[in-house]
Amino acid sequence: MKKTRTCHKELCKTLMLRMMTVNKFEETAFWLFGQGLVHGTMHLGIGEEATGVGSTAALKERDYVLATHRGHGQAIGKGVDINAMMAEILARETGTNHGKGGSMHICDCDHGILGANGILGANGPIACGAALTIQMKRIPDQVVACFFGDGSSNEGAIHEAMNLAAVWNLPVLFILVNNTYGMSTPLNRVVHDTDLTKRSVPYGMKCLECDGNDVLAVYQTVQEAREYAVSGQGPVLVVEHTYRTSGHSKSDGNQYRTKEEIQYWKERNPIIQFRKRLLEEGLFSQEELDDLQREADAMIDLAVAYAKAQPQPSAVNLEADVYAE
Ligand SMILES: Cc1ncc(C[n+]2csc(CCOP(=O)(O)OP(=O)(O)O)c2C)c(N)n1
Ligand SMILES: [Mg+2]
Repeated sequence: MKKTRTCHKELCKTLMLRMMTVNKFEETAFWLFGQGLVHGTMHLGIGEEATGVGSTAALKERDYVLATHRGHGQAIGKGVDINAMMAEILARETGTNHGKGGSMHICDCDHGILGANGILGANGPIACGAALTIQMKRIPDQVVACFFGDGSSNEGAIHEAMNLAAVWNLPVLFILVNNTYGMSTPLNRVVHDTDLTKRSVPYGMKCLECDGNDVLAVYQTVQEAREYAVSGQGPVLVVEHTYRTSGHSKSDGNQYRTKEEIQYWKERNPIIQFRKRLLEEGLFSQEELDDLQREADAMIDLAVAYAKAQPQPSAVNLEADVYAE
């Protein structure tokens, strides 16, 4: 894996603030869930903040994203309004999906989020459809990023999508967030060869990989993948290696891994690592970083206050937004 270049202060600030915001959003959603204020389940990506934030920062505003069930970071990174996201988590009328989707279905076409998906791998064919539109309309400089996990990399739909994208030369970035677990099952129990970069080989697809806990590495790798795809050379598989220190979902008892393993990764948390790097390189002072944390905390506090004040969905709108009109 390549060494990263140091970036401009402004970009580092954006990446750091977004990671802190995603983290605070998820810690707060966890707390709200504990208060009984969130319906359904929820998948948090604590420890994986660099993947969603770094990847989406390398995209342009006009690019599309197909997110996963663990997609808060992907959505916030792409610019979805945090107030509307929090309102969606709390099932309010003014949420991104008018309170009908919840955490797993955040959708915001204005910001290129064509939807998060609770069905593993189902976003692959949708990504191909969006990329085919780009290709047929000859839209320059636009790509589709399709996120999926290591577990989902075994789904037939993902392989059909990768094959189709390769054979039709579609501008899709298949972003594989490898946290080495599918629910409670470690990767090495479901695949014989755990080198997921090889998933690109049968499709003759370019593949790049990076340390998914290093936000600059993620950013620079996806940037390289994007340049390749928009130059008309076809799709790219990007494998980002990371770890979720939070449980799989709200019903996770963490029985399948040791406290020591979780602790090892907590110490490699992407926010802590980036903070250390920025201080070591003298790009930021402790005080500046603390200010960024305060800014993220305040944004999320405001989002919670906003969401709680919003109306519940009305039964009158029950059937609205179900079918295209
Ligand atoms: C088609 C399908 N099969 C099974 C599930 C149940 N399920 C939800 S998340 C998950 C694990 C997914 O693992 P991975 O793709 O690695 O993503 P991660 O949860 O690690 O982010 C499973 C099996 C599902 N949602 N969809
Ligand atoms: Mg996984």
